[in-house]
Amino acid sequence: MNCRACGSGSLKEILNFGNMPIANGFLSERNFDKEGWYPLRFGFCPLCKMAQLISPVHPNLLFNENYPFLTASSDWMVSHFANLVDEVMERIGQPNPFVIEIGSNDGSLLKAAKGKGAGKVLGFEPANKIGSLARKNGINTILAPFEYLQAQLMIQTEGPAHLIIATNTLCHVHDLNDVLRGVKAALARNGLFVFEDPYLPDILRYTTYDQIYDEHKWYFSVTSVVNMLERHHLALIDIEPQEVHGGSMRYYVTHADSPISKKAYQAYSQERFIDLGRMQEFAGEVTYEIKNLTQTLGEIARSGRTVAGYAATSKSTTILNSMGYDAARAISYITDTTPVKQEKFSPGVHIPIVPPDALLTNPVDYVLMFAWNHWNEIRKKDSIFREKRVLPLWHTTKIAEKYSS
Ligand code: DWN
Ligand code: ZN
Repeated sequence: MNCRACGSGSLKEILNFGNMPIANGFLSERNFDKEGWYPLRFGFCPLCKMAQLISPVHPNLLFNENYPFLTASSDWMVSHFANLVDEVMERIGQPNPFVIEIGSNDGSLLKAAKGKGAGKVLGFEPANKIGSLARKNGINTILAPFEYLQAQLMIQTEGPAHLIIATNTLCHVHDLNDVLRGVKAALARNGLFVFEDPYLPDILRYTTYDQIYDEHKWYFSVTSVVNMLERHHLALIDIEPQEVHGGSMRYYVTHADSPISKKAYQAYSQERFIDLGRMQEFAGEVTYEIKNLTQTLGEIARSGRTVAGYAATSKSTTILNSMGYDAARAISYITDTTPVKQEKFSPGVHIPIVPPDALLTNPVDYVLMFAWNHWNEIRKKDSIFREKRVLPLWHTTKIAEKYSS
């Protein structure tokens, strides 16, 4: 099989989840029989070390007018973006820079950049409804994906960008090489390209297999990023590990052959353990965790106790549809704060999504924590957990250990 990053014929299948519904395809009852199912296969290229989806579904099926995710749904993420903007604007030291964001969502980050003195901002957002929301909030947004062609057109009218930012976006793009060609074309001579995405070594460390779903085409490490940038005559100059999304890495990239920082070099050297053997070990751990969760939910249901899901995340679609159907159906409902998800049903197993106050009006014994990446924020703000009125259940042993302190 061909690696979609380096083009070699070395790509190996690591995990096959079978057919899955669209991860963010929350649906009404009348659409149950129209739901589509698509193969979800996770692969690894031992040559360029890029972990990736094999034959991903077409992006039009994913990022359309129904796409329900809003950056502003988490206070923690909003403050994370504000900190990122502070840090990178200081790093480039350019007065009134032109800032581009790839995958600008509701415009939260570019709004912060404007507040910090950006001379001009421009977002690229293919999900129409969300991009229009950003426009309404005064953020200049092109309602299309950032592609090489778009980048070439854009620099003719707007000029090159001093700063290009992509947070948790490159892992979503279908044609990674095309986007990097666009970055190369749109970045000013002394410009900085900063991107951050979930970090493969953290996915391996915590067995967070629920990060694997149709939208996440790429699972980066410092090594695969260095290899990918080299092919586009771009250079990784620094990195900064991040807590978000269960462990992410921020990468700092320039045109020139600037020297790599000591920190980035160390991370690169420490990643030698990522090979086919380690990826196959991960596959074994995932299979174990799926079985374990299926059993736990089965036992809870048999004993007459009740479970709800907390947050209808995209990740929950992988968890719910990879375990046994009966075990998944042991979950009475899933709470979520996003209005467009409420009164719909979860993809595939069709569990009702309800507003969070259901946990008070229709109490349960356990909640399966699907937004574990927001757990530190949730456990402080939600009285259900503060007062220990309900026990969180975890989908992997290692996530349980990480958050049980
Ligand atoms: O990578 C992606 C991330 C950033 O967002 C996308 N592919 C799609 C989406 O993934 P996700 O759905 O797994 O994201 P989150 O940020 O883990 O989930 C947020 C969901 O949780 C939203 O639906 C809102 C909900 N939520 C909630 O109900 N109560 C979130 C918080 C913080 C809460 O307290
Ligand atoms: Zn490759």
